[in-house]
Amino acid sequence: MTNNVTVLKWLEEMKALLTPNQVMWIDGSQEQLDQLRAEGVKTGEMHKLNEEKLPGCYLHRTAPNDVARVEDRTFICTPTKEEAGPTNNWCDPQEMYERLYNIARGSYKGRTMYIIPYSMGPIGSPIAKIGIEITDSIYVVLNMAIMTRVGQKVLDTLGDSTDWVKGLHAKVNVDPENRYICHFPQDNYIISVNSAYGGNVLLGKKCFALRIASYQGWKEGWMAEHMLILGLQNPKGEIKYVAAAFPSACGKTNLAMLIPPKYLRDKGYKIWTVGDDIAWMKIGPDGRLYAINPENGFFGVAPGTNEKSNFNALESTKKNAIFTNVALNLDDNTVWWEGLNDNPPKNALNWRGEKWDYTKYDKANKVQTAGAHPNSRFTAPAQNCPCLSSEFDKGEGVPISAIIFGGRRAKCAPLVYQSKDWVNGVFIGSAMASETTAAAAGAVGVVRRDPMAMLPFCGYNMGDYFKHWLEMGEKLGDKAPKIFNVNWFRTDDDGNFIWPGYGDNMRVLNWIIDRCEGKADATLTPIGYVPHPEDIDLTDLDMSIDTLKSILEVDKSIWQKEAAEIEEHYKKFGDKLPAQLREQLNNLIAEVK
Ligand code: GTP
Ligand code: SPV
Ligand code: MN
Repeated sequence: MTNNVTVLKWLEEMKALLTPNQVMWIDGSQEQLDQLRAEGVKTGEMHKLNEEKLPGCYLHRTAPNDVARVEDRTFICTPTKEEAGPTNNWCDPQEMYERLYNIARGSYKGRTMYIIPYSMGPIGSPIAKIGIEITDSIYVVLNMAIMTRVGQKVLDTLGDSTDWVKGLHAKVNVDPENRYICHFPQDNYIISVNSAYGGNVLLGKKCFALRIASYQGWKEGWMAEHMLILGLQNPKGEIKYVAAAFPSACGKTNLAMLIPPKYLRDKGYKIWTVGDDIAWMKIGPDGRLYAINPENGFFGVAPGTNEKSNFNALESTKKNAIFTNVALNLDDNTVWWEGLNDNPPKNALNWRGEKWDYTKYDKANKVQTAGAHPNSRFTAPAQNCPCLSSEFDKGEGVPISAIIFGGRRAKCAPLVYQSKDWVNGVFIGSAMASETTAAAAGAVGVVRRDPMAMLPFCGYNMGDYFKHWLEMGEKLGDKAPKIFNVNWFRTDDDGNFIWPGYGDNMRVLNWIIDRCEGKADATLTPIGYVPHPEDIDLTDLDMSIDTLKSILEVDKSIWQKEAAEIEEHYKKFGDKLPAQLREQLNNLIAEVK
């Protein structure tokens, strides 16, 4: 498959370490993938679903203790602790290599070593990069074949270059006590042991495209971000591109595939999806910021996805998809999850594969009682998406007009506001907070600071990461995208969401684009520019202007508390905190007094 000596040398080392029974190169051909699907069905790793209703689709269940990313077992292994910074777990690289090799040693015995050459980004794109993942899991191979571009063409493009990322995945015993997801940014190396779940093992995704790539971007002058990319088409047919960073399970896939309300569709508004989770952004020849989606599929949250909330995502899952940890309807051999529809299957298995009684469902205890795990997922080919952008495969990327930050904040942040300038936008991103979700193991619903939605994904010192953002702004100058913040999740006193969200978020996107084009006015508040309520179009919506005003409000007393919390959050970074951000915080404190 390749004569690249750096690749061949590493593979020889890995074979000697892991001692597989056999080795299989993934060439990307349909015949080979079909053979692996059949093999997966035979071993029970994959369950073939109803071929009429869900052609080419499979269900997979992970171990019940292995259902989400594990942030406390994720490490950045740099020569010094300071390089990993205060927000990452750190371990000395030599010590960690030794520990991981001891865990992985001999663990492929009796198994096949699959070698997956993959490209993050369209093969040959000037922004794309190449990785090679070895794994003993068919589930990983089949997912990587959807989520990335795999096969011979990748190796042909790599040639004898040394610019590629090594990824070793070993399931071992899926032992949570010895589970490690480790990154060695200086060595372009990722090692993941004792897991077989999504973001822990599809090493092209969070491990490479965010943790390793953020480090590469810092060194090479570009950005790897936890952002969706969408194109907003107006009635004149013009398309403006927007990138948005929300923490895990906070609405990126939904916003990326949004269907505008009917009155806007009728006028000719339309959203095109470029990406739903990750953006790699580089300054283009014209000085603007260009973004590609390094992925080739969607690894989306299943619960809550339905025809109304996200029609395009649901459509994307109807063929050649893999479902992880959803419920199985035994009557017709299809899948189900909470929020798909109001007809839970009567004869079904839950995400653990046990007989499931839907009448026992208890919202307060979803993990135990739900049919599908709250972090159950679908893996769907991007090409299935009805609103996939025609620019999806374009290597040069799309020019970004606006960057949006956002998260789940029940009370504090208004529906939308615009930063005063780039530096103030970096401040807003650096101070971002959100209530935690089921996408990572641990407590759900706790407010935590999650700068740029990158807290679990930044592969180096976050103080340096903030500085890199500021420097990118300096390079972009007046061509820099405008920066906004949104919050779909303000709640009333009964805990209900006030803003309808989903397709209606289009109303907010339109204001954002109007601001970029200088068409809408705004009110300057201590936190930035807030819309005039009448500029958010409420046509056909059952919402009063007073309710809208309530979610656009900037309450000084809440923001005083917020500023104090940001101060506490900033302390972690010590003298790595850029002075410009400290100055921004001082301004905020003074203005909300
Ligand atoms: P990751 O794949 O983990 O990075 O998640 P994501 O950011 O892509 O989140 P996703 O779009 O899958 O949404 C996660 C959850 O948020 C789902 O349960 C959605 O139903 C819900 N959600 C998405 N958009 C909205 C919205 O506008 N309003 C409300 N109330 N909920 C939303
Ligand atoms: C996230 O948690 O942000 C995801 C899912 O997109 S995973 O790939 O598991 O990280
Ligand atoms: Mn994500």
